[in-house]
Amino acid sequence: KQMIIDYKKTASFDVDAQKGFTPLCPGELPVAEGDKIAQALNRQAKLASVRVGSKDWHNTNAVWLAGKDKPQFSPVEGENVDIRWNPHCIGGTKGAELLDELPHPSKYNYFVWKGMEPDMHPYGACYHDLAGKSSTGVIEFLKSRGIDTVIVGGLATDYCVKRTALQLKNAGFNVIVNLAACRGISAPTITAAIDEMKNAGIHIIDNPDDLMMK
Ligand code: VGL
Repeated sequence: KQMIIDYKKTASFDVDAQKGFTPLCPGELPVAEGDKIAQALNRQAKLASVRVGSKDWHNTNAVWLAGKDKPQFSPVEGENVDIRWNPHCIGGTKGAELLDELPHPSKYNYFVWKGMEPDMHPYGACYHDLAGKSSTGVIEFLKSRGIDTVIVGGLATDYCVKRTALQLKNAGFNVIVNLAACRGISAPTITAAIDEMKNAGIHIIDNPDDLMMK
C-alpha cells in the first residue's frame, strides 16, 4: 500500500546512529547490525527536504553507569534517570561518533546532543528530560520549516527510536518509522515497540519502496 509524501514538508531523522550502539564498540551497547544502517538512512534522507539528527553525548561521571555491584538494567534513583546502562557514547570517544557513512553533524539542518548532564539519561531526542517538558528544540525547528511528516530511523528501535517517534507523533507530525534504517536491542522489545508505535498511529514501513514523493 502506497503512501504519498510531500518532499517539501518531509524531514528525515537519524536517531543516535552512533558507533557506541554497534559491534564496532563491543564494550558499549552493541546492537546487532547497528553498523549496517547508514545507507538506509541516506536513502530515506533523499525523500526529505530537511535532515535532522541526534547523538547521545554522555559523561564519565554519569549517575546511571553500570559497574561492579551495579548491574546493567538495575534501577537508579533520580527524576531524569531510570535504569543503569553500560558506559556508552561518552563524549570525545569513538562510541560517540556517527557511523562513518553519515554526514558530519554540521551538515544536518538541525542536530541534538543529549544526555550530557550526569543525572539525565533521556531516550527521545525531542526532550532533555524524561517527562517531556524540556525541549531540545527539534520539534520547534521542524515546525518552523513547515514540516508535517517525519521519516525516522536509527538506534535502537526499542529505546531511542521508539521514544523519539512517539514524541514526534504527540507533537502532531505524521510519523513513519523505516525499519530498514533501524536495528534494536532484543527481539521481544522490538516487537513490543512496533506494536506500541502502531497503536499510537505511527506508520511502520520495511523500507521506502512504497513511499511516493510528490
Ligand atoms: C539507547 C539504551 C540506552 C538508544 C540509549 O539509543 O536506544 N538505548 N541508551
